[in-house]
This record gives sequence, structure tokens and C-alpha cells, in this order.
Amino acid sequence: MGIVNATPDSFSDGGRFLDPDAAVEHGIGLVAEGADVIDVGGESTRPGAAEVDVEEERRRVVPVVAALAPHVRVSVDTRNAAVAEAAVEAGATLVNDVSASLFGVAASAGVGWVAMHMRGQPATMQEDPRYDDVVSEVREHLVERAARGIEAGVGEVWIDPGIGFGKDDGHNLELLARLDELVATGLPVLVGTSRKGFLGRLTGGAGVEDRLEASVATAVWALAQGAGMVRVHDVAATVAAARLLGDEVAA
Ligand code: HH2
Repeated sequence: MGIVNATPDSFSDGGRFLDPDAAVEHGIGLVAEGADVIDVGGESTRPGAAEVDVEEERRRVVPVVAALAPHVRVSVDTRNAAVAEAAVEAGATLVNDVSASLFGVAASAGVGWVAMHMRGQPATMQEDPRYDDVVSEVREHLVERAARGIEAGVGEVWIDPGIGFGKDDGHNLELLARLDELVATGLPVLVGTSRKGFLGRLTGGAGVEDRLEASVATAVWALAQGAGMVRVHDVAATVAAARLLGDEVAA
């Protein structure tokens, strides 16, 4: 899953693809690099990000989804039902939902749904997150959300541990180390580590443009543990590295 952020303030590519033409061109480039899905977002959910007006988010996302959908599977990265609905109407077939609450939209539109785990809201989620056992708590929450989605009639439900969403570095590492416990639920797992802050801290303070190796390493790790999809900025490098895992993962 390649990332296209049509936002002015995303942590790694904010402002580069706010112009719809630039966003579409970037998405097409990621498809050429080997992306199977393009994830289009119009609201940054980085720690501390402010909420975006729903109309503004819709204006950012819909033209990009409409232009990409004839070429590739498109997911919409949103926590707003109205934006998800508009994106699906424009051709998106997967709702990537960091709020894990939009299963109703996915069910009535007959599209897939990703339930991601987040503790709190982006504006405050990194203020001292605490868990007794982060993996069990995240798994329980996601299994409960997935059951709600399946009950509502969603035919394709993914779960995502939400790396960096209300988690400290230790929590993120624990979730990656014990990813097999999420895979063991039998639900397909999506993982997003790409260029995230914890990778910078773990690799001696690498800035956002210098996190390629750590991003690729964690993506390959996640796939090797059984994740079904990884959400990445650097598609070509990730695809090249993931090929080392062979047909088992590709299938
Ligand atoms: N991470 C981000 C956004 N959406 N969706 C899923 N399913 N999983 C993730 O880990 C995830 C996500 C944050 O990354 P990015 O889109 O690059 O930045 P921003 O939120 O600032 O737009």
C-alpha cells in the first residue's frame, strides 16, 4: 500500500501533494513502483495534528481518488464518515479507518474496511500512553472492532495495530516483536511503520528523509511475521526488499 497524503502538514510529505495533479502523478508513480493499493489521505493524523474541516478534507481527497481509481485499487485514509462515503462514490474500495468506527459506511457501500488501533486522539495521543500488556489490549480491541464490522456485513476486514498512535517506542517495538499474535487472530493484518518517529529515535536521530532502511527493515519484518500488507512511502525499495521473502508472502 503506497501512501499519497494530499495534506499541507503530514509529517513526511506534507505540502508536496496538496495539489491534486501532483498527488495523482505521485500515486501513478507508486503504482509503477509496484504498489497494489494507493492510500489517499486528506487529514494528517501525526501526533499533535489539528483536525481538518470535513468539507476541506473531502475537497482534497475526492479528485485524487477519482483520478487514481481507474488505474489501481484505492483506499481512503479518513476517520470521517462523510469523506469515506464521498471517496467510495469516487471509486475507493477500501476504507482505511484510524478511528476503527466506520464499518457502517464500508458495509453499506460493499467495500473493505481497515480497523486501526488508536488510543486517544492525534492531538493528545502521545501524552504518556500506558498499557498493562500492549499487545493483548490492542488485539482485544481490534478483534472486538472486527467482529462489529463482520456483524454489520463488511466482507473484507483488516486489522492494524496503529504503530505510533498512542504508543511509546517500547509499545511500538513490542507490537512488532509480537505481531504473530495479531496474525493468529486469522484476520488479515496491515502494518504502517514507514518513516515514523520511533524509527528515527531508534537509529540515532535520523530525520524523516533518512529513515528508509529502518522503514524497509520493519516492513519486511512485518511481512515475514505474516502481515498481509504494509503501508509505505517508499514503494520501490519495499517491493524490492520484500521479494527476498519469496512466493509465500507474495501469494
Ligand atoms: N499511519 C498514518 C496514517 N494512516 N493508517 C493505517 N492503517 N496505519 C497506519 O499506521 C497509519 C495510517 C500516519 O502516517 P502518514 O500518513 O505518513 O502521516 P500523516 O498522518 O501525518 O498524514
